[in-house]
Amino acid sequence: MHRRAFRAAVVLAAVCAIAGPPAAVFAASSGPQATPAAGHTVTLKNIAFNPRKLTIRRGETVTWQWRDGIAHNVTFRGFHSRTQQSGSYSVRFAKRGTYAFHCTIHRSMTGTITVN
Ligand SMILES: [Cu+2]
Repeated sequence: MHRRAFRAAVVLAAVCAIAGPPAAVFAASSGPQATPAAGHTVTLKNIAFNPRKLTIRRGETVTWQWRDGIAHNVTFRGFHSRTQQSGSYSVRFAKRGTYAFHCTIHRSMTGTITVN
């Protein structure tokens, strides 16, 4: 990602903290208190998302789990987790589509959720 695009992503992250999640998302929770929902799990470890690409069905929930001991975030276009070192973040995807995400701190951390 170019430096300019990276800055734009940081600004977007700040903006969506105010705007909140889009209609595509039913429920999002964040932080150590969040209960991991039954469904799909993406682990944040070794400065990577694992798996990087995940295909789910409409209405299913994906939970990201922090296992790296360093700060990361999960940032989509329009909604995102907090930057945190542990805990989890869950999103229920109510609409079909391809949802790219990344960590704004580590440019190599990218992934995609495909909702069928
Ligand atoms: Cu990161």
